[in-house]
Amino acid sequence: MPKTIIVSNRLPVKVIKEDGNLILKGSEGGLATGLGSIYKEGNNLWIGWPGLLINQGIERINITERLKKENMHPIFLTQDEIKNYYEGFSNETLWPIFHYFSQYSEYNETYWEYYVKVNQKFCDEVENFIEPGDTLWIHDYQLLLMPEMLRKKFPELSIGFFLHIPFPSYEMFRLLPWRRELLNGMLGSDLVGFHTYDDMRHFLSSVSRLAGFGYTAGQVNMPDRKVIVDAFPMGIDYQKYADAAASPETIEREARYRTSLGDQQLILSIDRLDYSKGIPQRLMSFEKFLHEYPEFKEKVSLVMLVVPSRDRVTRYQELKEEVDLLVGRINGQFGRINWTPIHYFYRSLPLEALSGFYRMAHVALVTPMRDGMNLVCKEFIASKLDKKGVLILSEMCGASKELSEAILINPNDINAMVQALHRALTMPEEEQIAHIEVMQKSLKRYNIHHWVSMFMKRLEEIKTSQKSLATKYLDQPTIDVVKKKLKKAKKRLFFLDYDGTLMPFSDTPEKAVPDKELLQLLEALAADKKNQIVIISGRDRKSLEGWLGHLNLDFIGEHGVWLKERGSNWRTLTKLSGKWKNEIRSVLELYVNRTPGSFIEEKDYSLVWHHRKVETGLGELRTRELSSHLKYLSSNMNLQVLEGDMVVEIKSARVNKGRAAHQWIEDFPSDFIMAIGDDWTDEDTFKAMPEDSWTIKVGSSSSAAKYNLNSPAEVKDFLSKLC
Ligand code: GDG
Repeated sequence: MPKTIIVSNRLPVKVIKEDGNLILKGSEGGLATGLGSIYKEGNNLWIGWPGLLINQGIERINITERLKKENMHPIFLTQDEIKNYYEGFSNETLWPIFHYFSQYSEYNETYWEYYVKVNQKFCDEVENFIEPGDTLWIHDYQLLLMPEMLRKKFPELSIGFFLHIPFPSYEMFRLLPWRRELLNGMLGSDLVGFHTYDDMRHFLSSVSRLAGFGYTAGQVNMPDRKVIVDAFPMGIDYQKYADAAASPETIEREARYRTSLGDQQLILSIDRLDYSKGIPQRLMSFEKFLHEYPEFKEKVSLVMLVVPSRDRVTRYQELKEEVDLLVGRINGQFGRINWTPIHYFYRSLPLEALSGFYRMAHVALVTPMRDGMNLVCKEFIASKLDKKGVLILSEMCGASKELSEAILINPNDINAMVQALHRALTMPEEEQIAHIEVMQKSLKRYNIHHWVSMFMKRLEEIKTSQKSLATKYLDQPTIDVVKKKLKKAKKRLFFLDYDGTLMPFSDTPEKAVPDKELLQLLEALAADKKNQIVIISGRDRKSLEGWLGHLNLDFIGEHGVWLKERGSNWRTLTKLSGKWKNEIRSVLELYVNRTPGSFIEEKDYSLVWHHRKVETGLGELRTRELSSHLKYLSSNMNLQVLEGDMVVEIKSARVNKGRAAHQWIEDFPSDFIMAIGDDWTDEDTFKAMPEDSWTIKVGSSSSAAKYNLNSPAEVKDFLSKLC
C-alpha cells in the first residue's frame, strides 16, 4: 500500500529530559494538527529531528521505539550539525534573506557545507522508508536541497514541497552565494507550494533569471519534466480555537485576569522573539499613541507575550535587550500605581492562557515586518465568539492577502500604527462585528484541513497527469521492432518537425540551415519509394522551399497553413485571411520598441515575436504582458496565441499541425506511420496520429507521444538506422 511521508526539520513532538527521563510532548501547532490526518493513518510516517541533542545510543534507540508507535521516525543531529546547519545556515543565512533582512545574513562556507550534509543526511534516512508509489511532502526552508537529492535517486517519486516563510524578491534572493543550488534543490519537486501569489511570483522570477528555466502559467519547464508552482494559503484549526475559547478553563482564566487588570481595554501582541516580527516598532507606536492620545492613559494596556526563541544567537539576544529596554522605558514613563501600560511576558504559555488573552483583547496588534503567513491573527479572529474585537494587521504578512477586513498598516509607518490604534479602540461595535463576521466565515472555510487536502489533491493530480503523458525512451530493442515493422510495411508515412527535431536551435531563425549530413539523410530516406517524408514545421514556406525544396519531400509549413505534396504547388487547407496582421503587427512593434533585442518575423498567415536575444527575465516578462494583451485583443478575431521556445506566435485558430497531418493520413493511406517533434505545437500532430503509429518526442517532458529521444543528434542517428 503506497504511503505518504512527511519530512520537516522538526517532528511534531518535543522530546524533553525531565529528571533524567525522556518525555515526549505533543506540539499544539496547526501544522501538527493539520498533518495529523495524514501521518497518523496506516503506515504513513513523519520524519524529522526531535529537537534535542541526544548522543547516547541507548537513548536514541528508546526514542526511536517510542516514536515508531506514533508513526514518527527521528533523525538525530550532532552538536556541530545543530550549530552549523540549523542555527547557522537555516537561521542566520536563509531566514534573514527570506525576510528581507539581508544586512543580518551570514555567508559562511562552513554553514553551507553543513546544510548540504544535513539535507543529505535527511535524504539517506528517508530513503530507507521509500517504496514504489509513495508520496513525499517536504516542509520549509531547512530542507530546500532535499527534493533534488531525492529526485536523483527516485525519478518517479511524487514529491511536494511547501515553504512556510516568504520567498523573497529576485533582488534579495540573488544575494545568496548558493542561490542556484538552492533553486535547483527546490525544483526537484513535482509541486512547490507557497502561502501567497507574491511568493510564487518571486520564486518563478528567480527560477527564470538564475536557474535559466522558462515558465508558463505557474509551470516551470525543466528539460525533463514540469514543476507546478502554486499558492496554498495555510489556514488554522478553526474549530480548535473556537472550542478553546468556549471552554470552562479559558473562561475561568479570563475572569481571573480581569479581576487583576480591571476594566481597561486590552491590546494584544503575541510572537516568537524575532526581528522579523517588528516588536520594537510596535512598542514605539504604542508609546507614541500614549503621547498623542493621553486620554487613553489608564484606560488601555498592552499585553505582550514574547515567546523565547533562538536565544543562543547573538542577534536574538540583542533584540531581547532592546525589547526589555523599550518596555522598561514605556512603563517607567507612563506607569501608575494602579496602571501598568505594558504587561510583558517573556515565556511560552499554555493554550488556555493564550485563548483567554484572545477572548479578552479588544485589539490584536499583529505588525510583523515580514511573515510568511502569521497564524496568530487568524487564531484571534477564530476565538472571538461574540464577534467583538479589531485586528490591526501588517501588510507584510501573508495573512493580509486574505484578511482585508482588518485595519491594514505598513509596519514601518509608526504614525499609521498610532492612527490605527486610535481607530480600533474607538470603533463602534456594529462595525467590529461586521468585519469579524466576514473574516470568520473565510477562516472557517479555508481551515488547515482544507489546506492539507488542497495540496495533496494537487500533487495527486500532477502525478496522474504525468503518468498519462509519460514517454518511454526509444531504446535499441524498440528500434529493432521499429525496423521490423518498417520492413514489412508497403507504404510508410513520416512526419518530421524541423527546428529542435532535425536541427538544434540557433540564436536567429535564419541560422538553422540544414547541414550536409541532414540533407544526405533526408535524401536517403526519400530515395526509398515506399517512404513518403513530410517536413511539418512552423517555418514559412520560403525557408522550407529554399533549404529543402530540391529534395523529394512533402511540406507542411507555418504550423499547417501551407501544404505541398511532392511535385505539386503550395496550397492552403482552408481559405485564410491575413487582414488581421496589420492590427496585431502594430501591437508587436510596440513590444519591439520596448524590448531591445526582440524582433518580428512575418509569415504569410502568422506573425512571430522573437525574444531569444533579449536580456534574461525581460523577455519572459514581456511574453507574459504580450500574451495577455494579445489574448484579449484576439478573442473575437479567431486567432491563436502560441508561446513557443523564446517566441510568441499569432496565427489563425483554424489551422494547426494536427489538422494538416490528418489530411495526409486520409489522402495517403499507409501501413507504417511515424511522427517526430519537440515542442508543444507537435503535440497536435501526435494527437492526430492513429493508435498504431510511432510517435516520438524530442526531450523527455510529458507528451502525447509514446516514445522519446534526447536530441536532434539522436533523431538523426535513429533515422539513419532506418535508411
Ligand atoms: C512559520 C512562519 C507561518 C505562540 N506563542 C505561544 C503559542 N504560539 C503559537 C501561536 C501560533 C504559532 O505559535 C505561531 O505561528 P506563526 O504563524 O505566527 O509563526 P511561526 O511558528 O514562526 O511559523 C509563519 C507559519 O510558519 C505557518 O506556515 O504562518 O509565517 O514564520 O499558532 O498560537 N502557543 C502556545 N503558547 C504560546 O506561548 N501554546
